[in-house]
Amino acid sequence: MIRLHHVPLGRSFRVLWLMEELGLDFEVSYYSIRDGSMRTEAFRALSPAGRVPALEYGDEVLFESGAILQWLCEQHPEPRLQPGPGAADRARYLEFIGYSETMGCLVENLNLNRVFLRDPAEASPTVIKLLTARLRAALAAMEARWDREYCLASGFSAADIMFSYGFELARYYVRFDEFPRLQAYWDRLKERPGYQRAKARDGEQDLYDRDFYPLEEVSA
Ligand SMILES: N[C@@H](CCC(=O)N[C@@H](CS)C(=O)NCC(=O)O)C(=O)O
Repeated sequence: MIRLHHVPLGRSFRVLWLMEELGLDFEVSYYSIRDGSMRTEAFRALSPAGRVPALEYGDEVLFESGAILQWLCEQHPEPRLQPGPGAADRARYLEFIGYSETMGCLVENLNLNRVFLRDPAEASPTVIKLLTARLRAALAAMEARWDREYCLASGFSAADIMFSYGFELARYYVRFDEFPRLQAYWDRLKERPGYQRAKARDGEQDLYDRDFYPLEEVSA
């Protein structure tokens, strides 16, 4: 039995997408960050910090999206979506797994300031500006060195799932026309049948109530 504990558009989408690429048979339990459904004893027993993803996989229960992706690729070595120890792309692979959460943390803090605070007056304009600048810099660094089709020279891998998921959220705060190579890469990924099957199971997101949150509207 495989069961993914998932928030629509949450980091658990990475696991959903990978499992579709791997062709696994799995169930999905849906939660919302807004409605208290993640603040139960039952959920904390699966994910101690009360976060998604959590994955029940037979007798194993795992949390942390990067760890789950790596572990699933070990359980399912075909199709080859992860370079193993000693492989030529291994160092780049591990970098992308980590870098994806550098971006993830920036977006998470922007979310806290811009969409989750009940009283918007409590948000810090200075912190929002810094976070947005850091997020743009994190994307610009990748845009500048993007000379290939996928994260790894050897082709599509779980690193693409881990990394490009960040674009799904970053796009609410940063305009991707600044990053044409990343945009083209992302567009290609979205054509994958595995991505489209995952999107069909993602569910309705309730994090954002509009398409873009311009920095210009944040007062000094
Ligand atoms: N580093 C963790 C972060 C997990 C995480 O923070 N997930 C968010 C959703 S994207 C969450 O569950 N947030 C719950 C909350 O903020 O209360 C991972 O990659 O799995």
